[in-house]
Amino acid sequence: MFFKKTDVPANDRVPPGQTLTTGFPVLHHGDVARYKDVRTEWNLRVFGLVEEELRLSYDEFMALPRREFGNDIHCVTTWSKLDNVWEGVAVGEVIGRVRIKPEAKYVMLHAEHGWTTNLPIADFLRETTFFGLKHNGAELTPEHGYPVRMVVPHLYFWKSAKWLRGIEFMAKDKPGFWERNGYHMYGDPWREERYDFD
Ligand SMILES: Nc1nc2c(c(=O)[nH]1)N[C@H]1C(S)=C(S)[C@@H](COP(=O)(O)O)O[C@H]1N2
Ligand SMILES: [Mo]
Repeated sequence: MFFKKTDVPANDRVPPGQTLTTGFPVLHHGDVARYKDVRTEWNLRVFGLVEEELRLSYDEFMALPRREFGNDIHCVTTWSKLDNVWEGVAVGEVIGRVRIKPEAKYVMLHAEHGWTTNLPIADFLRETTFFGLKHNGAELTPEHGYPVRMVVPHLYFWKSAKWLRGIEFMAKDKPGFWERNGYHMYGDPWREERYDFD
């Protein structure tokens, strides 16, 4: 039998325990990264289980092809924000320049000030994961991760590292900053994988 939907229920897009917001809350541990001269102070290092390390300068990264991405984001602190429009660089644009060793199974994202977060390589390589540069038409503000943040929309938003500086390929899973402090190793919002306290 058919259920005729008169409206698109937001619930199909809002994971359990989440509440919608139209704002864009700012959440992080520590200080906002600020650059005096981003062109000389920022670069992106790809290292770990790769045949040859790669370091992209700011200018090299900004010259990569970009496209639009649309998604919903879900923060573990229970806010969700639907219909985000981003300008970003597909993961493949960067990863196509390195040879990942077959034993690489996990990724550690490294951000400014030593902040980290971990995820399985398959989640990093998903078509929906990308390097975010603009959000809803505007360049990322320093508070939201300027110049480049990771965006991993299918996991809780803490996996979306702001002020991204490094991508490390690893054989084994290792907890990043929040994961060491009790957050879930994977963080699927649809399964409410929030915290992992024993
Ligand atoms: N470098 C860095 N990235 C980070 C964090 C952080 O503390 N440091 N916090 C994460 C958390 S918990 C969330 S919810 C989102 C918040 O992103 P926003 O401030 O753009 O909303 O950033 C994530 N990325
Ligand atoms: Mo968060």
